[in-house]
Amino acid sequence: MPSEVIYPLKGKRIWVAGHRGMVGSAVVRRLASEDCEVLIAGRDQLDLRRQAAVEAWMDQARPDAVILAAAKVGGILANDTYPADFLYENLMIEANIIHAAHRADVAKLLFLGSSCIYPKEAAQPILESALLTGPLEPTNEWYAIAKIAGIKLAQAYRRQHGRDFISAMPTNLYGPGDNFDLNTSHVLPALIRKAHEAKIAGANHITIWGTGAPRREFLHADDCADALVFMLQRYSDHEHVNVGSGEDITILDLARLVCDVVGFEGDIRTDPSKPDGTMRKLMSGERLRAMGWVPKISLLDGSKDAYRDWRDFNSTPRGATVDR
Ligand code: GFB
Repeated sequence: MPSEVIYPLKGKRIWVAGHRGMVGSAVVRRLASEDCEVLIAGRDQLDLRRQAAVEAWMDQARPDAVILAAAKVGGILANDTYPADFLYENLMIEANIIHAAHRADVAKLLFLGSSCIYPKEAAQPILESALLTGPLEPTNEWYAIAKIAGIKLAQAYRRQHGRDFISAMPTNLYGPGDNFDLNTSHVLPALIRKAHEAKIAGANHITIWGTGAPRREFLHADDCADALVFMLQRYSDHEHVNVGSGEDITILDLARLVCDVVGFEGDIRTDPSKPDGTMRKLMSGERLRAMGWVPKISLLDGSKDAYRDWRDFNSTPRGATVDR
């Protein structure tokens, strides 16, 4: 039995910050089946890095609740190459939105972090209590520090001002609307693109970064959105909550799975000159599971869905714009 609903969404005005991103757009799709009003603000309309603009928008829009899915995100190389962007932009976005939500008397706010907040050598599966118990993975410590600050901000407003601000820590996500740029993307969309382009070109191999030995836990964005809406309705406490699938896979096995989905039969080569990052970050999903939430989309089905999205993206007529 799922935990009881303590924050019903019926009739609520909910601002999804970051609605054009992969997670934000999945949350908007998920909220369409709830009897609530979804508020969005386009990038041309509101720069989330500007405090005055965020406060003005919040004062005018007056949401009842906020899902803070806006963030500067990227894969291992992007994180490692642009540390200032990842730290600065994420700090500004979350500080502006969380403080403005407090000023505007927002009743409920859900902040999204990431599994990279945990120490590099955390015991697996990683419990929520592992936060701040050891050094971070260096390739993404800038992003991780920003996300840890976001968790702490939500906790601080809860403690000092009694705000019902909560945090969710999703694992590595993938799905429709993902970034397929090979320099800045995460691994799953990168592998889809590499396998697809190799198949079309009749190439005999693809090359994956690192050794292929690291393990990652993947969750489809629609499952993540479902978990976030579940938490918004049913969770109210100080500690952040992990959101994952409960299973991990080596990058080499992931590459094999993606090649099967795409129908590429060539070899998979590794490039150890590229970073592996952390060797494993499987989170414990026990807490959310105990509240009654379980994921529904398998990695195989989800990868097929992500491959469809890449083909749609690729077949978009010239001149049309697609926001990633
Ligand atoms: O998805 P990814 O970039 O992010 O990489 P992280 C996961 C693993 O896949 C790493 C390997 O071991 C990569 O070396 N990999 C293999 C590849 N081939 C590729 C490829 O073509 N592209 C990419 N991108 N990876 C990110 C963090 O870490 O995870 C963020 O940097 C965030 O801060 C996010 O937390 C969820 O899992 O290593």
